[in-house]
Formats: sequence, structure tokens, C-alpha cells
Amino acid sequence: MATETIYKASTTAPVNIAVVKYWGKRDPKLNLPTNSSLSVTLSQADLRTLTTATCSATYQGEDSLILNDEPSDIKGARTQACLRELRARRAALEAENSSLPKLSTMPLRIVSENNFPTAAGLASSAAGFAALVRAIANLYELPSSPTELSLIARQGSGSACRSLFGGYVAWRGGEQADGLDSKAVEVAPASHWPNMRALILVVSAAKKGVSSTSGMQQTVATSDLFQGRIATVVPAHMDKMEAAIRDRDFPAFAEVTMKDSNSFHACCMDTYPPIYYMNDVSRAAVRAVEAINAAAGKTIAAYTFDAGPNAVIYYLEENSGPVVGTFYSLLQGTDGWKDGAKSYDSAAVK
Ligand code: 2P0
Repeated sequence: MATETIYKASTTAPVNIAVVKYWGKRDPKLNLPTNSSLSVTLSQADLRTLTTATCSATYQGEDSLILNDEPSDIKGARTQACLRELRARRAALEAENSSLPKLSTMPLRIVSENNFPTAAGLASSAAGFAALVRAIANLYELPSSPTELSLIARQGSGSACRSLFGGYVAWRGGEQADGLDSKAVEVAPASHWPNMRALILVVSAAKKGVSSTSGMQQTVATSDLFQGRIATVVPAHMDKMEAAIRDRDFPAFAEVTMKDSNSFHACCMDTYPPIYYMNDVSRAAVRAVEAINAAAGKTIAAYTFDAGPNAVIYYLEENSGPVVGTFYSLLQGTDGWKDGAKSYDSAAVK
């Protein structure tokens, strides 16, 4: 019988690492940012979330979420906002076409897993919310483009809106109070600059001391430096970064990447009380990149750091030898560099 059918859809979503950082909300409820941002999507072969969504009239009780084999909270306001939006879109389709099964009224069961340790200190919320939104959109057969889905994923986690695309992705911050212009767009497909690579150095797998959500709100409320960042620094970085990607100009890409990371961490330190995400090993990684570039006589590596001490080093595949090899040998002598530090070498845009 049709009522016993279990409807099912699966999808994967990649991790993205910003080269112009999102930090600051102008509307915490709708998750609207103070500034635009831009990221590079990492290869799904290395780092991705796989999510399966099912629904059935035979399911009892409420919606449920299993994350990496553990029951997880689905009641959070952010997850609920995504589910509400997806259900409303499905209900609209069902209202237009009465022959469609009423999936919008059925309990959802969502199962999600990462192919990298959640505790690796890598941002998992971006891939997680992107996969959740796309899996349910597929289940509901919504005729939505990645950009339309980015409007929903953004409400789960800001950076998630950028994980609906591969390649080089901008999140246009937008100006409207309703957030309908705050969405992700593709700047260039992966194939445009396919030799981009990312080396991820997991300095610490510990959960971060100050969450991004609360850290960025403290920065918005207390940092004077931040006002300059959103007024002039980020708009200039967005323009330069889009030109660097268009021209496949690695030195320009690298300079903006490193300066934007520095600007973001400077604003964290200018937050009152200050927020320190980078540690001694992070700083040693900065110096190692500087040494690699000095030895090469040109910029062949770029560092960036998110809301934690882990380093992401961007470089081009043809420079793997001097970048990856030298990076490890330079860090070996660093205090705090532990055998436990792990790295993922990922095609950034496959
Ligand atoms: C980014 N980060 O652009 C920046 C750089 C961290 C540093 O996006 O509150 O987890 O869920 O919207 O997306 C981390 O912030 O924050 C982040 P919420 P999210 O990748």
C-alpha cells in the first residue's frame, strides 16, 4: 500500500575553507552576515558528509537525527528553521498537485555521517547542514537550484551555504532585512583552476574554546578594528580575490588569503575580552609558509586559520614537493608539535 512506502534520498556535501572569512552577524535569527565571504570547496573524496533522509506515514513519533551513529538533537532553532522551510516548500507543491504523496506531513528520519573524525577540529557544520538541506530537498523533489538551497542552509549554519557548490564560491552577504539576497553563488567551477590543493594540519582536535557563533557576536559588539574590516577590508579582499581566481593568479590569491586570515584573527584579538584561536604551532606554521615562499623566491603557499589553531595551507599541485615536504621538516622542531598532529592533503577543488 502507498501509505507503507518509505521515501528515501541520499546526498553528500563537501567541506569548504574560506579565503575571505565570514565573521559577524547583522541578524542572528536569520543568520545574516555583516560581510560577504568566499571559499574554496575541498574534494569530497577526502572530506564530506553523507546524509540520508527518509520519511514514511508508518513512522511513529517525531523527526529524528542520527549523527555519526549517535542520536543527535534535532530540536535546535537552526535545524528547525531548515526543516520548516523545506516542509513549507513541499507543502506548496502538494497544494498545487493533489496527486503528490503528502510527504510534508510525515516524520523525517535523517542519518548523517562524516568521512573524517568530527573531533578532528575541522568545521563539520558547513558540510553537515548543506547535506541535510540537499538530502531533504531531493526527498521532497523540490525544484530548487543550489543558490536557492543556500538560502535555507544559511539558516542552519552560515558557512553551510557555501558547501552547496564545488569550486570557488562566494556568499553574497546581502542588504535586505528578510535575507532573500543573502545567498551563495559560484564564482568559478572547480575545473577553472583544478590544480589548487589544500594541506590541512590538525594542530588540535579539541573542541574550540569559544564557538564561532558566540565569538563573532562578541567581536561585533566590542571590536573597533572590526568596523574597519567590514567597511573597507573585506570589500577590497572580495574584489581582489575574485580577480585572482578569474586570472588564476596564485600570488594574488595567496596574499589576500593570508591577509584576510590575519585581519580576522586581529579582530578576534581586538574583541574584549580577547579571543585567541591561533596557538604557538599555528604561528610556527605561518613562519614555515614565509620560509617556503622566501626559499622559492615567489609565493607558492598560503596559510589560513579558522576559529581554531588548525592550519590550512593552499598551494598548487606542481609545488607539492617544496610546500608539503618543507612544511613538515620546518615544523618538526617546533615546541608543541606533537606526533598526534594529523594532516589531510586534499585536492581543493576536485
Ligand atoms: C568562515 N568561520 O567563513 C568563517 C571563518 C569561522 C572562521 O564560518 O554561527 O559555524 O553557524 O553561522 O558558519 C564559522 O561560522 O557560524 C565560520 P554560524 P559558522 O568559514
